[in-house]
Amino acid sequence: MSRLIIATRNKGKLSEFIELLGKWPFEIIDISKYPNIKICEDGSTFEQNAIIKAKTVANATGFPALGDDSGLEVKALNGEPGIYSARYAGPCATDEDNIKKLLQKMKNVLPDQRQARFVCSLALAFPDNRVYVEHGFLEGQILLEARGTGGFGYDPVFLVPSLKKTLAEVLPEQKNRISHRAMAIQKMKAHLHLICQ
Ligand code: ITT
Repeated sequence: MSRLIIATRNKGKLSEFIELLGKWPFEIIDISKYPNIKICEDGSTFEQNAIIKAKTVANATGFPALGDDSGLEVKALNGEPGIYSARYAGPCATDEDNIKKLLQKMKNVLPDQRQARFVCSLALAFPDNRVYVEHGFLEGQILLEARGTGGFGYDPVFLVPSLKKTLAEVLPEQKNRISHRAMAIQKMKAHLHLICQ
């Protein structure tokens, strides 16, 4: 069977990809099987970083690889934390540290000015250097405090207005119907069949 390597070390992203890609006729391989691969994520956009992740892993393994670079853009913070979402509160920051920093920076932002969006750039790279890139977005608002225990990253403070719930309060399958990652995968379906050829 054909293989796709998921070029992420983020467990939250990985479990979402396993759900989102489950029905495709290729084997999904976790990059933890390749502990020696070093990815130098030094791009200046989500797209550049997604391509770096996918190309590095496709070249190192000889299999197609999917890279995800994603994050939160907050309007009142001029797009912060953006590509620095994972390390917003420092290089070893936990999700809780990042949320704490975000809420602190937004403590004086009024309720009607707390718009934010999640962005996901996906790159599908092949060992022969073909690369396909797609993007997905999810609009929402940043709450004053965390709510819910599901998901990962900034999910507990990200309110989806149409659901009146945070992404940490919905079931994984519900997040996977609306998320920025789900939207990007939806578009990537136009290219995923190439993995099986
Ligand atoms: P990899 O590079 O190994 O994929 P990473 O966590 O470092 O893992 P990114 O550089 O793309 O990945 O940073 C993404 C960060 O953006 C992630 O750590 C979360 O803080 C946030 N994020 C992305 N998607 C999210 C989601 O669906 N829900 C909540 N937070 C998310």
